[in-house]
Amino acid sequence: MQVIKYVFQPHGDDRGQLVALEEFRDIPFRIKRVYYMYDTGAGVTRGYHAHRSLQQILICIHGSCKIRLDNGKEKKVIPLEKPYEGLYVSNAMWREMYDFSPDAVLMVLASELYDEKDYIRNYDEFLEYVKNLEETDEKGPEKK
Ligand code: T46
Repeated sequence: MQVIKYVFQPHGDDRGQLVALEEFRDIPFRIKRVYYMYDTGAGVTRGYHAHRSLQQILICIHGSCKIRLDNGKEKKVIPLEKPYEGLYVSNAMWREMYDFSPDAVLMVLASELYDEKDYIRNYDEFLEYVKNLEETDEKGPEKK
């Protein structure tokens, strides 16, 4: 499983650091939504779902946390601990966010507006969804 982590360019000077993110230049999609989570309790795990279409970039802009990605075949844990690093999370990818430091702020840039219908919240349903995607890919486009 390929993990795509972006390292953004900090514009540092003697005043400190600044990171600017532009759609299609630094972020590979049109940014339709930004949200962030903070004050995540100790021992809490969030997520436990995948998306049908949504693509996202996760940036822990303060503190640290870990992201577990699962494509239905393989799982990987990616620590996020730098405000200039962004983890790309594609559609059809189960995600869990955990091990938040008390000061963690996890910001997410999203390719779509919020839509509950895009969520797959049942793990067995996710595995079935991924299997069907693979079968469709193997068959190729349907001939008429
Ligand atoms: C994801 C991970 C990384 C909204 O009203 N609008 C929004 O844009 C979002 C993201 C959430 N909400 C509401 C829905 C729930 O009542 O905020 C509440 C918490 O959302 P949720 O339980 O989905 O949060 P997480 O941390 O489990 O997942 C979120 C995103 O929902 C999800 O897309 O990939 O962060």
